[in-house]
Amino acid sequence: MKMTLRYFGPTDPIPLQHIRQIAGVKGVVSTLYDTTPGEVWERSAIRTLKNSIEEAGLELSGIESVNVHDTIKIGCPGHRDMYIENYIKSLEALGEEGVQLVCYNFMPVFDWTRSDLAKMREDGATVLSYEQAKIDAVDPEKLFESINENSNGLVLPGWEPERMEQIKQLFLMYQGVDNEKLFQNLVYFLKAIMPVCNKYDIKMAIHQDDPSWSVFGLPRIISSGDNLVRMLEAVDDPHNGVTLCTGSLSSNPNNDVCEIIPRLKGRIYFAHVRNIRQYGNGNFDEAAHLSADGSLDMFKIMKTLYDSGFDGVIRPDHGRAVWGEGGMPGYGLYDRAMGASYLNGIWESLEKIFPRK
Ligand code: DNO
Repeated sequence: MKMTLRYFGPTDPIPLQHIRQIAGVKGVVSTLYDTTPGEVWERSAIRTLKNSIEEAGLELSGIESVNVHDTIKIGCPGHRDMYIENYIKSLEALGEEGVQLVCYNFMPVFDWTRSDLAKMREDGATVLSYEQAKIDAVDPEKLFESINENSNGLVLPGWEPERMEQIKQLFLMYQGVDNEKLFQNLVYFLKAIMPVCNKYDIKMAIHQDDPSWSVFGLPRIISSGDNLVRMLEAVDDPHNGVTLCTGSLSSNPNNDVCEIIPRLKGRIYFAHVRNIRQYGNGNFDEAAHLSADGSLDMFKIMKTLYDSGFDGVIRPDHGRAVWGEGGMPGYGLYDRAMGASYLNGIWESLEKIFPRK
């Protein structure tokens, strides 16, 4: 298992040197922040990112994310093949630079969705939160605006302001794309990229939909154990794998992460491990990583991962904003550092109590 943190590139308010000081964190996952989805990645840009991380004594453990252009998700004839070609070229560049883990998602229009980026808790910390009634009441374009206005001046991953312009048009383009069509478009995409992944031994790791249900009437297909298994079986190649996101999956209390892990055929290559407080009826708050702070049994989740033979890249996920830290909602240093240490502690106990043969 390799413990990492997410790093937002040269403009990240958290310097790599601080990340390095978290004992047990070996690397970071990052991306090229000055590219837009669909653009071909240059080897030189990847190398620059990699070098800057290595100079700080860390490694680039994977890419989060190489985003998939919406025409691929929609299945626009002609356009999607061109964007798939571009994606393959980016994977080639990554492979040439020795990167072998790529996280991506297949959520239409929006990446993760929340109704509040700084909900005040009883302990004075703030967290990201989701309230279904608030989402139902909001115009998607306004949500885009409010996320950007409330992100402390930082660009949140998946909510790049330049995408705001396209929102209305994208909604129109998704008309007629139901879950089944979206799934077939994912399969088409995966089949096309498997040869380059095989050539460079790149593991593709799909992130779950967050939350695990349809928002704004858009289709969602990576939201349960059954559809993860279906996706793995549809393209039965070891390079077609999963980013297990405990928080996203558990947004739906019917998803039992510990029941799902053993069903994923050993193809979890990346894990985002965080806790949430489930309130039922579609509402949840994010929480500290500690089991006692939320609804999830983090020890059981880590043990199930351990027992499944997991040996991939892992990271703590969104943290609370604590000790007066501003910065990017969910991605401050302090609570993620506490999360990494806590998860490392659980893992050390597992290794000592249940040594692997
Ligand atoms: C949110 C993240 C997501 C994730 C993408 C993967 O904080 O977990 O933005 O990186 O969905 O493509």
